[in-house]
Amino acid sequence: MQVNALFLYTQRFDMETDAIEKIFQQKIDEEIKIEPKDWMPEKYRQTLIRQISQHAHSEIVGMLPEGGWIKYAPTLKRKAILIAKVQDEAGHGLYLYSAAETLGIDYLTMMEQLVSGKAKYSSIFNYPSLSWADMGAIGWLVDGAAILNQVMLCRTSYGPYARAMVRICKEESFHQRQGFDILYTLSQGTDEQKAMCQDAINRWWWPSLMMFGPKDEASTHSDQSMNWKIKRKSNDELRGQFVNMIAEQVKVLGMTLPDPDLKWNEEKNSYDFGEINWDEFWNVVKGNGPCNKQRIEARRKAHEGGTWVREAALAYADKKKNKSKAA
Ligand code: BYC
Repeated sequence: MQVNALFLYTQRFDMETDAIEKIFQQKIDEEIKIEPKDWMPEKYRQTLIRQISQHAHSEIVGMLPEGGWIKYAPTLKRKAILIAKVQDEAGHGLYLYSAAETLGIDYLTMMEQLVSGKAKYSSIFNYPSLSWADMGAIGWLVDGAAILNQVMLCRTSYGPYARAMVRICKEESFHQRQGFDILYTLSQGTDEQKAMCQDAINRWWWPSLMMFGPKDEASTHSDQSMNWKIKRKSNDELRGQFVNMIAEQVKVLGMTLPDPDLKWNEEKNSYDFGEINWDEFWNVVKGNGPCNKQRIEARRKAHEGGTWVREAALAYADKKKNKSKAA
């Protein structure tokens, strides 16, 4: 009898969940944004926490390859621009951590996942920046790849993520232009400066293509994320769009992309390009890239060094609360 009651209850519960899920999907299909207090499937919530926190980590780890070059910037103007850019990235991290917090995870948990090596961040930031030209290549190629992906995310189905992306995209387009400007200046310079420019493009090109993630057939999350309109374009679609854009812009620099198979395909109305080294990609994602250990160690140090700031802020907030209670 008890078992029957439980069975009926579970069946009714399943039917209700099915009905709620249908309403949820209908909202997505009708382009109604999902907001923090709305009902959502647990898997949708978890997928967003994963993606938004990885995105936030990418922004703050992404400050490292450029941060080290601030003191070597060739002019005061370049230095001021680079400081502003790195500061923007910290800001992007904060908007994104805040968006993730609306899904029920807190900042400290996300940070612990990053410094323990459990959480992922974009593979691109595990490559070293070896010359000033890398500041240009990062801005032009890395921010350029990021923008294509992020413009799509301005229309993602989760409200707080979509709204954070609108502001981020405005800042990213400035980042990309300043990167192109650095490379353009070098491309008009001495033979040595031209060689520096070409060398940076050669080293950052393939890792930039990897930023879009694995090929569509190897992408584990894409189908579900596209159904939920978290993602609106596939990894390969965005990658192809990026190649089409950069293959034209590189001509303005008078430089080349390091891909002998890059060729305009009239029929497809887009560029064909060579095979990405997927072994290298997965190796970097798994923590074995040239700078993975160094990046995590820098973030761990920054997190530990900031303990007293967090404690002081909490003590101050407590003091203020007690004061207003007493009043
Ligand atoms: N690196 O099923 P898939 C910036 C993982 S920073 C590492 O296709 P999804 C900037 C993926 O997580 C902007 N891991 O995944 C800052 C998954 O593993 P898990 C960074 C990668 O999520 C400073 C597995 O591979 N942008 O602008 O559907 C200076 C299977 O992949 C990568 C974002 O974070 C990678 N590249 O699609 C300058 C954008 N790719 O989690 C610039 C937000 C894939 O199952 N994120 N993986 O263990 C996204 O749009 C999506 O998460 C991705 C991947 C397109 C990246």
